[in-house]
Amino acid sequence: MQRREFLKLSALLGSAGALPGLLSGCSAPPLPGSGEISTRCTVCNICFWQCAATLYTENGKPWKVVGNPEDPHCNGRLCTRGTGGIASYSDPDRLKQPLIRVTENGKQTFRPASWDEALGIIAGKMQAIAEHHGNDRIALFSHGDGGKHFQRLLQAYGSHACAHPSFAQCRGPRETAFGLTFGEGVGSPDRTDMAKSRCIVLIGSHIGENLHNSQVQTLMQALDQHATLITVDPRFSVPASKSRHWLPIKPGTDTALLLAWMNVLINEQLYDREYVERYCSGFEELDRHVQPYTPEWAWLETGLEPALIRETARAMAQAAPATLIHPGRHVTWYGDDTQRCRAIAILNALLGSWGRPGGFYRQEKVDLPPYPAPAPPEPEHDWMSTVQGNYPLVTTGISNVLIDHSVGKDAFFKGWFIYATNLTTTIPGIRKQLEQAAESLELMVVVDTMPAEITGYADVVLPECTYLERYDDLRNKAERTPTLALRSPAFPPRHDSKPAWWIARELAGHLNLGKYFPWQDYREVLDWQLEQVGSSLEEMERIGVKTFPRKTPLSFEPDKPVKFNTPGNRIELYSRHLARTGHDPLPKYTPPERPPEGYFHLNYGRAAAHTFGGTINNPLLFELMPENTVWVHPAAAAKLAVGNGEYVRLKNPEGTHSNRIRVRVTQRIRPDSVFLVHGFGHTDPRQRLAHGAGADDSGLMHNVKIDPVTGGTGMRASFVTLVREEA
Ligand SMILES: Nc1nc2c(c(=O)[nH]1)N[C@H]1C(S)=C(S)[C@@H](COP(=O)(O)OP(=O)(O)OC[C@H]3O[C@@H](n4cnc5c(=O)[nH]c(N)nc54)[C@H](O)[C@@H]3O)O[C@H]1N2
Ligand SMILES: Nc1nc2c(c(=O)[nH]1)N[C@H]1C(S)=C(S)[C@@H](COP(=O)(O)OP(=O)(O)OC[C@H]3O[C@@H](n4cnc5c(=O)[nH]c(N)nc54)[C@H](O)[C@@H]3O)O[C@H]1N2
Ligand code: SF4
Ligand SMILES: [Mo]
Repeated sequence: MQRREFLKLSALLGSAGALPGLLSGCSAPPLPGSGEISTRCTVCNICFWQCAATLYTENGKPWKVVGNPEDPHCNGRLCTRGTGGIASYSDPDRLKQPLIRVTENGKQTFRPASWDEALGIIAGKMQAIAEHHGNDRIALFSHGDGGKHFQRLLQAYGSHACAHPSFAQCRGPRETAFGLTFGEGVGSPDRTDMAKSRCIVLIGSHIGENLHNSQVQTLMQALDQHATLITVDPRFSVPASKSRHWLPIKPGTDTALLLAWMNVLINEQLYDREYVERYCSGFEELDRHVQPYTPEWAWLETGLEPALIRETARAMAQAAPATLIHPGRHVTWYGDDTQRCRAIAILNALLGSWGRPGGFYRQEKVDLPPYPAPAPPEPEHDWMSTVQGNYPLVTTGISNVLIDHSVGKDAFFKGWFIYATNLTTTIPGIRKQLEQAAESLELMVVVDTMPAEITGYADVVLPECTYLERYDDLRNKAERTPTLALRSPAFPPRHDSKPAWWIARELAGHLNLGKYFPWQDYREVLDWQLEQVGSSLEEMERIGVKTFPRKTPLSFEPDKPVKFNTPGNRIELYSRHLARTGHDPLPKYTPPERPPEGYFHLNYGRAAAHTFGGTINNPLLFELMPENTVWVHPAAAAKLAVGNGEYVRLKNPEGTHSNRIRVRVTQRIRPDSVFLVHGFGHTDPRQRLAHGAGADDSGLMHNVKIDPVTGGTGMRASFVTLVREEA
């Protein structure tokens, strides 16, 4: 028997029953808002944009959640998902109590346990790992607010390794490339000054389907002011439909286009010479480097006509410096991603948009001191150089590299904590490795709100309460206007769920590490911090959001020097760090692989109603979008003899099949690609709505391309074909 079989638990927890209140008939309710109303301030947690909101209850029951108009980060509006977020509280399929893996009659299963027992088991295994292997052998995977409590706990224990999938599966190459060029990353929220842009270029970024709230709002403001929008995308995306120019590029060839744009800007003397002379270094090398990359050369690579490449380059130059070549966000595409993101950064430098209105602004946050608590002891070894030595330019954990170092008897890591990330579908092509890691790891703890697939691999599953039932850290993001926003609970935790801060503090108690959590209730921490900046928990519970004055200007001041955090203190068009570490110091184009005969590029993205796979089972959002479809060009559909609305399965060249998925025949996609929204195709029957609905892209990714600079997982180099589902 395997040490740790994947458990779906359908039998144990009872599946297939009707969903209470959803499917059963009920009499007409009184009009909403006619009962006793009360409100609580919160911060939306349905994605990481963190819009401040007000939760309304009626007679103590959830009624609605609306944006806080005082919040400059959302301007009183929530997106579709944020509005539907309220149903995450009442989802009948939530995790309800701690679960521990046991073997009964020779079969592995989970059994419900008390918190004390579950935490005692975890603490015992952690102590055994420390004794037999060392106290630095536990890795944390985290994507969300509460992860920092586990990070503190693990650091106090001796393990500092921590990775967020928002780096190696999302914006790692972008942050690294902008850091190498300007000495600073783009950050989150992205520091784009779109409302003032006169020209915006989107390289893939499908803002409008990608629904980061204020980013959509500022794009719309720019369009209201007749800004020129240029969208480069093999698919006719929502922003493509609002663009002056749609460039339906051959997938994976964007760097060729970016180099040709630089060639035009330099050769036609359209770049911002004064800005470049004042702030940049390496222009001569760049000039020589881009000479071969003419629009005619790029035409053959990208399929985009030279006249269109020239016309769009001139439009960018005309609006500069209020021209934003958007840096994108999910940029782990073809494995040459740092190079592509560097090309985007350099293009912005040539147009003089970094540090200028309509380009990129300077971020500022509130100077909020941390609660006084003992600092965890310094680690004895540098885990990063042991595990991530091949990526000297990366200063954060690379999730897939940590996973590589967790497989096998001699692997470095012996335990995992997984907080709010469904690694099963988040890390492309991970399943085989997960099974192997599950064999060799001595401890796997998953903290989630839902029975996500990753819980099936855990030794212990810990149910966190939802964002509507807990305090979290104050929202304090570096952005245009420094603000603090408070998430406060509107309800006590349902079932036997608990907030992350409580779980981490209790576990610290079991490990004799209680002194690192010198408070009983997280309110003490929040109140102390707020007092340091002239506010209080009482005030924030009333107002939800508080704005603070900026200390620095939003843009560069023409008469003041700017010091960039790069080797030469200037914007590095030619990157010395890349040269020093053996990488191409100027952006290099790598032609992508083409699909074999009968196959298509597997393209994926977002939809307005969902955040990845975490919201599919949310009853309100499921109703809006219960399954995904696969977009297919009419010519491809005719060749494959598949019709609109028919069910098919996607198959990759290794023979892996997806769940069944409906075909959407549309001219909005190139004939060489198919597209589906990521997050569907759940396999765990405990998510009763989501189970089996639509198809999952990540399980089909057979050709993951690792970015040599950041270790990021390029996810767009896989191919699929469509197999008809026989009736
Ligand atoms: N509703 C909703 N919004 C979200 C999220 C969500 O889950 N739901 N997630 C958020 C997160 S974490 C992120 S990182 C962002 C991601 O959102 P973005 O950063 O916008 O992601 P991209 O990968 O740039 O965008 C996908 C687009 O790239 C296009 N594309 C595919 N291949 C190529 C190519 O070779 N070249 C070019 N130029 N385009 C290509 C696709 O057709 C698609 O339109 O979205 C955020 N917003
Ligand atoms: N194939 C493929 N892979 C991708 C992407 C893609 O488009 N396609 N996108 C990539 C990108 S851009 C990103 S940022 C990552 C995102 O990757 P993840 O953040 O791993 O995304 P999800 O799959 O939504 O997993 C989130 C998990 O958190 C749980 N959760 C939600 N709220 C809470 C909470 O309050 N507390 C706790 N403890 N748990 C909670 C959910 O139930 C869910 O299991 O995925 C990356 N991977
Ligand atoms: S963008 Fe939408 S889902 Fe994300 S925090 Fe804001 S309202 Fe919530
Ligand atoms: Mo992301």
